[in-house]
Amino acid sequence: MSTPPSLPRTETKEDADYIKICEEYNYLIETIPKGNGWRVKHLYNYNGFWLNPIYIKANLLLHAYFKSHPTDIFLASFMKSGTTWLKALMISTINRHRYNFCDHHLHHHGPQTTFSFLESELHSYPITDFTNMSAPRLFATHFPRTLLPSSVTSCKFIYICRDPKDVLISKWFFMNKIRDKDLPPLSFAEAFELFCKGISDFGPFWEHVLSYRRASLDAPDKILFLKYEEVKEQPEVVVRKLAAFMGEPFTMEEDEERVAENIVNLCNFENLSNLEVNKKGVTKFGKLVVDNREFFRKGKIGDWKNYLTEEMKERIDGIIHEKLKGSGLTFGESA
Ligand code: PAP
Repeated sequence: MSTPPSLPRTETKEDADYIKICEEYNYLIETIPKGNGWRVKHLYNYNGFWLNPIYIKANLLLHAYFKSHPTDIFLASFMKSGTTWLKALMISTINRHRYNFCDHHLHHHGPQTTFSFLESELHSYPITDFTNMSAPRLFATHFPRTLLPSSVTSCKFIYICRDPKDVLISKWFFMNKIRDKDLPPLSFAEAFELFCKGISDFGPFWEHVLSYRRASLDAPDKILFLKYEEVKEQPEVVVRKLAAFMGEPFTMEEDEERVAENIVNLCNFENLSNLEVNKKGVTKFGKLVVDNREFFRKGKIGDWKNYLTEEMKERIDGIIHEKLKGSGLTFGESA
């Protein structure tokens, strides 16, 4: 497998195709509904999901240019659901024969840099060429399942979700850190209202979760559906699931060497957040540069209790209960 270096860009299509996509994008931005944004001024409702405009363009490019391969492995998530942690767990599980735990790749590279993030790779011409990445290619995405090209049904997906109340708090802190400098800070009251209305990057939250939930019920061998809370509770069990799902379960020798336990310890919040690379390093997402430390805030379950009133909690729980009814999926105390 390969970690994503600066990927080459290839001119496989005529410029005219790209120009057409830009025209379509400009038309969409002028015509589709918009709402207040969290990082940028506006989010746009594209096929039922609220997206930062640059990701609408990325989605058009994805459909036009991206060729999936059956060996591809995707990590999909709603923002702030545990992506950084899962990236670390997946990369160290899949590369357990390649790196040793004393001097590991993750000691020097922020977990966010270890996957190709589709949304920020696809933004301009020439289009990023993923063909030279060695198998399995690892991609991360926040796009809901229904916004991905149908060809990805042959690929494996790991989906991580989290109690939406913790997602809201985590996201509010994070977005204010990276919010456009010419915008005033986003108040918590506004963030709460937006989240409840579903106006949240890649949201509504519940539609995102349901898009992968339905797909995982249709093809459980292709989508491993995880919750942040279960990773917290039983990290080693999850690492074993990851290894088996990605095609290489742990052997008896590896069990004797406590490899799964080493992976869990390497990737735990305390360890990762105290590494120099995660205290001082940065990760680039297209033009956006984010301090790695912003991906490590508290790493706890239930921090929402410090911010939500009882009334706010009841409102979110009520919305989620109603929207997820019949899906078999629950969050929070009732999970
Ligand atoms: P992203 O959507 O920007 O990629 P993502 O990694 O999904 O962010 O979520 C960040 C959350 O995961 C943060 O939660 P918090 O704000 O409630 O603290 C972050 O602290 C948490 N996190 C990051 N790494 C770990 C880890 N190793 N273990 C547990 N939680 C973690």
